[in-house]
Amino acid sequence: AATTTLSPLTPDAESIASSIKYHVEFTPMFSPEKFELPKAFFATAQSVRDALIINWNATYDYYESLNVKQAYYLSMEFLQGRALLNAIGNLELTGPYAEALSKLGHKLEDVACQEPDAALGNGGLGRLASCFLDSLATLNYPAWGYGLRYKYGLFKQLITKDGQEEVAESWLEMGNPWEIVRNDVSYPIKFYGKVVPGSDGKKHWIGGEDIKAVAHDVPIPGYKTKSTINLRLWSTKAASEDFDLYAFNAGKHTEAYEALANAEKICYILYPGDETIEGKILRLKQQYTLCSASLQDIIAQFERRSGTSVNWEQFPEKVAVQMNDTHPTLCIPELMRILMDVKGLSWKDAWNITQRTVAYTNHTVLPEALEKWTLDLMQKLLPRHVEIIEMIDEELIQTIIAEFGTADLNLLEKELKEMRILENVELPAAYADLFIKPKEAVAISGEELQDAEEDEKEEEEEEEEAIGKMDGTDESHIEDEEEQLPEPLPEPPKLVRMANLCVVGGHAVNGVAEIHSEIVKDEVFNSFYKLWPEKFQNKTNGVTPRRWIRFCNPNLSKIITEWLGTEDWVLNTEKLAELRKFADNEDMQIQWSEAKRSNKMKVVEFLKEKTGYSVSPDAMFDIQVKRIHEYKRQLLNILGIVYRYKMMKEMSAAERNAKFVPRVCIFGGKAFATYVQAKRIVKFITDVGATINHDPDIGDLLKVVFVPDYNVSVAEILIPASELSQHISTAGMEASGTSNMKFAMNGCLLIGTLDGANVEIREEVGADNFFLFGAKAHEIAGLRKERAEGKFVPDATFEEVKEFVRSGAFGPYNYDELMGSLEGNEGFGRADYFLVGKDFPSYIECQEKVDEAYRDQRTWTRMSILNTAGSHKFSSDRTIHEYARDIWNIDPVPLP
Ligand code: DL6
Repeated sequence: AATTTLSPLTPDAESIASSIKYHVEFTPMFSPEKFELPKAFFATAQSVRDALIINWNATYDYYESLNVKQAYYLSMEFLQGRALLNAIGNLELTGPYAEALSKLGHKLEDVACQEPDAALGNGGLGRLASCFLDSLATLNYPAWGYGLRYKYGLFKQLITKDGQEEVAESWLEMGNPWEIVRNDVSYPIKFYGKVVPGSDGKKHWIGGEDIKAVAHDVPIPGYKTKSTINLRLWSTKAASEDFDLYAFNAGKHTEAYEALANAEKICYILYPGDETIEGKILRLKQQYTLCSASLQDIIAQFERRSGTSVNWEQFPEKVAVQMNDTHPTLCIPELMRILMDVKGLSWKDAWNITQRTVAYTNHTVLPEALEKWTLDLMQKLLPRHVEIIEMIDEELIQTIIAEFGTADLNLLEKELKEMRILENVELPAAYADLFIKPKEAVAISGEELQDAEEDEKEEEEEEEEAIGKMDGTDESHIEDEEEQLPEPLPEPPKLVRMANLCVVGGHAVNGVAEIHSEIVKDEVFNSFYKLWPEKFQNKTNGVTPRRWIRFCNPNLSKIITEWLGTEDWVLNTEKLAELRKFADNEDMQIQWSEAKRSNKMKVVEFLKEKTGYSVSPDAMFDIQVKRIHEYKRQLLNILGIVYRYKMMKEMSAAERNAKFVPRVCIFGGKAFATYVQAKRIVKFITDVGATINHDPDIGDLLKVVFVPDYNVSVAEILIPASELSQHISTAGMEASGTSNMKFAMNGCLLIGTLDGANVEIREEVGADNFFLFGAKAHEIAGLRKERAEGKFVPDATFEEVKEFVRSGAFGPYNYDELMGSLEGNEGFGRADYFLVGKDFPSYIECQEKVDEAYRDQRTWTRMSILNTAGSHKFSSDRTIHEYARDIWNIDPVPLP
């Protein structure tokens, strides 16, 4: 085998092939005789990694030498998906790699399919982080991502006759060719222990459990640039090689490596179930590990780059830390701790630096998702951080009192209750007196006070007497009396509100779509907004056009490039707007629909392989793929399908063929393992599919398919083939959504509510090219109230549809609890909290308009082109430019 390694400057198929052969020869886990697909993938990935490392080192050295301000994106989730095609696409080496592999007897696509998805995230939030990394590198911004290297990614979803089953996703089983293990970069992490004042005047956190975090670097290449940034993922290990040799030799094998296992399990899985106290501790340990290791690393970099003149005042001029939701909130007390207890800064200086450094993105308005930790648990695990948080809370109390004054104590009490970081924790003694209301204070004086004390004493004596009377008399009577005493109310738990800490500790707070950012200001953090309006911003999400059009949809990309006369649109998506002028061009339309059809053919094959169902490529491909959640309303979609099916069954063949457009309704998405209602929805969809797909009356007129194990790679196949996609959350509940952007980019029409980024997408693509239905965000509270007051009149069709489900039309499973959740049925619940029944009629009506529009394929194609053209705003490049300009204050630094 040739031993030439690949230089990015000689991107010819010949040298690539020899680089791949070199790696085949020297990859110990495969035998050199055969060149099967798994081996081909690893060798190819390693040859690409060689090229990346050259650029990655150059980028690192350049930033280091210039000592530029850098942004650090801290996220518990990065949903990277596969890396191979993305990396060679960004390096513009797809052609040469395809040729090289074909010389070696393989097709590039087959090799690429060998790669497991890096699923270190749950959904939108993690995928957004990954899109941001691509944009940061592409736009030459000095930035790094920091996350955790989970041994098992998001679970693999199996669909069985019982619905969803979860299996561990061991994505690292064969090793990860993209990462560089940095045993030379590790930091100590401490849990538990206690805080003692030192003779040096600093607080010392001593004792407890010590582990270390070890860096794993993943190079992230930009598109058409040498800039290759770093995603640094931490794994956890025992601090000193904590293996207990004595215990082992004494036959206590498990105990011998207990410390090792305890440390390693922190990074075992993404989002450990937190129903148990153990699960909660693990999750908090994960969050702290991410914050502490990343900050120690950032500070080490700052000190190294500062050379001999470390000026802490300069820290926020060199470092911007973005907290992706509240998961990395501990950055705030951790930065304070390091600055004060390790670097010796005063509280005032440390607080000033911390606030100028960190910023917070909110990704949800769901109250249950705004993280709160019990003070008790945090105090045990992170005693020094709780001291710091208490201090921040106290300063916040002072600020609130100064702002709202003491004239209106009810108002002040309300604001304190809403804004304090600590919940259900008494005010510090200095402020508690404030709430002895002046009137009472006057009333309770002198004689009256004496009277009140006497009354109280009398009451106590009476009580004692009563108990005394019962003593020694009738015992059953005592029991009766005791039973009648009201149960004392349990003390509400003392909590730390992470979102409030983020808003207080950060200099910027942003929502992720215009409507969401308004809700953040007007509802979620309204009191804070009144106090610090200048902190609040909007940064509408975006997705990378490289992965989400250029690489996943080569058919469409080719047409776009041909008609625009340039491939610039991949970097400057504004150019897509120019497609508008060709929307009516027949030649363009023919090419456009041919591309869609060819993508649909791929999905036909894919569905057959994954689910066994055969679907017709002539039918409309109607897709809803996202996490399964009641607010996302997969239930509305499937009940709409049930309605359609029921109507079909009530018609003659001729009638149904005339009325309905053939559809393949595709669902995909994972339900959180302990979210029972979401799992019922999965089961329901698969049951409906099993009935309809086998009904000979229906044939190709309607198919319902649940694609198992939805992930980034599955999205890359489905989205280019989509014609209609559903974004139908209850208005005001979806912060933004990002798949809506990917679908629109790929010429898919959207049916949706005025929620999240749908609002802006509709503005951009034009109201005529978006199927809108449903209640508006500002109406929701009123509608829920109306419902609670029993004033809601259910839609007759909706009632019939639920009845049809209950009749057993879709098998023997008892759907009472699912249907019950849509009613004011006490036993099950939430009285249709997500307003499925309310929006059902307008949804059905809108779906009829969809059918009508689809019948006219020329108009549909025109609308499809206008969707791609109008999607230009939703590139993550635009979003990243806005973060860089408005929050991080960093500039692009292209490599020379
Ligand atoms: O901002 C990314 C993404 C939004 O597009 C979704 O609308 C939103 O639901 C999601 N939020 C979360 C919240 N997780 N937590 N915490 O995933 O963020």
